[in-house]
Amino acid sequence: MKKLITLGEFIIENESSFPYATGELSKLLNGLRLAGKMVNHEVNKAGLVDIIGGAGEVNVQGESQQKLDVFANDKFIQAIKNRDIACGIVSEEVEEFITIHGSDSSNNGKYVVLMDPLDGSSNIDVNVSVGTIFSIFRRITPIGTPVELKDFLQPGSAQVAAGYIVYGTSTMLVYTTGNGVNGFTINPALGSYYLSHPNIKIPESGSIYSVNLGNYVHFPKGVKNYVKYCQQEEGSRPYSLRYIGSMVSDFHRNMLKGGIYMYPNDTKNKKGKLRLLYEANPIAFLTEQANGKASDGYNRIMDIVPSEIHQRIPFFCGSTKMVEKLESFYSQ
Ligand code: AHM
Ligand code: MG
Repeated sequence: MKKLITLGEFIIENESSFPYATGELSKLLNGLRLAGKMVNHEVNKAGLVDIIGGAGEVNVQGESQQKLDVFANDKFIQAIKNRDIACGIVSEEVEEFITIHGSDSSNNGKYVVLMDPLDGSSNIDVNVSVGTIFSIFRRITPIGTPVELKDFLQPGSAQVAAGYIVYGTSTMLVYTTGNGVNGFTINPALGSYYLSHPNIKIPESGSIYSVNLGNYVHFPKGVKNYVKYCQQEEGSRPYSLRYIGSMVSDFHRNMLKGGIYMYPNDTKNKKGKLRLLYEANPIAFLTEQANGKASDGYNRIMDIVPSEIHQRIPFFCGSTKMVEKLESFYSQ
């Protein structure tokens, strides 16, 4: 039998490979790991208890919020605050950034965390996988001073860690600290995450494309032409279309099998739908760490300097050759 490595052991063993290792990032990751377990437990019960459905609130993007979004948001915020390591949080569910005051009411945390606590949440009440996405930066402002907007508006290339939890047929936490991508699966009997997918690499090319084709008529010309290319019969094409509607799940599958995920801008969503800071950036970091490519159609996602915390961006990521092909159609 293979030696089992838990996520907790893995985080500690790999701490020294992290350039600024002081153990604090490990503690923060441990907080996220714990909140992930709590959300997993709740998501698993979604069909059983009366927790699904709208919570009667509307989030900052004007979308109706469901109870599990609120639950996940609260649990992750609490888990991050409890560790006394981060000085601020941006969440998809909260309009302004959150300042964290430590136990002595200081603002001494070294890191900021940006997250989408429950991505794809419209899938919950139909028992389809959802996920949590997180991105971690070192703050720019001096420790001890109040956290500022500029601490959150850093380009993705400055991320020190990023990851997601996919609440699927199995629940997995997949993360990177800039040293490759590793995936851990929860053993539900023991409640622990075990290393199940070490050193994940995205195949250089693939045969899956993931996009909401219902929006086809609204797509830019370059995307329409790339979709036609995917559908043509030649070589390994036509490619299979797979679209779950939860980016974490679509990305997770494509990362393991090879493929491209696309959420373009269109005539309805002129800037795209996905959020740069807590959806595109962390997935782009994971993509690159797994040898893939993430782009807005023209530019590397992680080079984009954000101007607002809930900024939207067209997003294409996955197998390098497929994303390059998409970009070549874009530039025509
Ligand atoms: P959300 O953060 O409101 O859940 O939106 C993000 C989700 C992605 O996970 C998913 O890929 C996409 O929105 C689906 O959108 P659409 O239904 O427009 O295809
Ligand atoms: Mg989301």
